[in-house]
Amino acid sequence: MLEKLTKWKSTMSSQEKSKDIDDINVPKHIAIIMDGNGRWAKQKGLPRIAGHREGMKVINKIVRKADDLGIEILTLYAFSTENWKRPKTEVDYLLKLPERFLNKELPTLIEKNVKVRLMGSIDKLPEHTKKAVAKAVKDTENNTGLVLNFALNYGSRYELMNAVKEIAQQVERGSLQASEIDESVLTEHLMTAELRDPDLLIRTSGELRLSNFMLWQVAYSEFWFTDVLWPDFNEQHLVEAISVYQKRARRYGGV
Ligand code: V07
Repeated sequence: MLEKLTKWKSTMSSQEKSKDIDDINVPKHIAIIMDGNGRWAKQKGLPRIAGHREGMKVINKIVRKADDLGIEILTLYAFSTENWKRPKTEVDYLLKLPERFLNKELPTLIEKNVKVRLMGSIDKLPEHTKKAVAKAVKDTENNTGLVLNFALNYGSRYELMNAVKEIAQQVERGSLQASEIDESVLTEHLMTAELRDPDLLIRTSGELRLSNFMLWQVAYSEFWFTDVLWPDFNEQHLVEAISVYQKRARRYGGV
């Protein structure tokens, strides 16, 4: 059976290659750490911000492909709580990207029935950034297609600490008993409360770390790492990641 599949694959054109994933076991939630933008720019002798701009262009392609493949949720790590430590000029530039992206892409996202949502400490972002993302969330709130979840000013330890704090406050108030705290209580206090856990986590640029990203939510996720820098990431890389995911599921998923 596998041999047949391989033979059939070898006769396909590269355009048809996305057929080397089956539509049945497509990961429903993919989370991506879009790393390597600065390095991409450095390699080309360009300023780091040129890498961020190029990285932004990739999102479009990946959203379209994810949608075509029937992926339900795409989470993208756009800005971490650690990113504030970067030079002010770079931070200022990064925090203009949500507006830039949405000014250009929001109409297409609406047309494609994409629902934009965010996770992170949005209240601590500059007013102009907040305004742009709030509009995108509002304008797409009734959409029923792909959920495009941007992690913006997100850090997983902060998220967990905050969840614990909220739960402790409930116990203090007497609306919850300590003995009632279980995994589902904690899950409900995370910024992903309405989302299922990622099935597949992708990190580009060769780094083999989680870097404070969705620590609780990826407990059972498959990980796929690539040396490809985010600005060079394309649809075929996404297909490859899914293909590897499906092969692992075939190997370990059987009862
Ligand atoms: C950012 C481009 C992609 C590579 C990674 C870092 C730079 C899109 C957004 C965005 C965020 C929220 C939203 C719509 C778009 C973004 C930042 C950086 C901070 F609602 N790309 N992108 N935000 N980069």
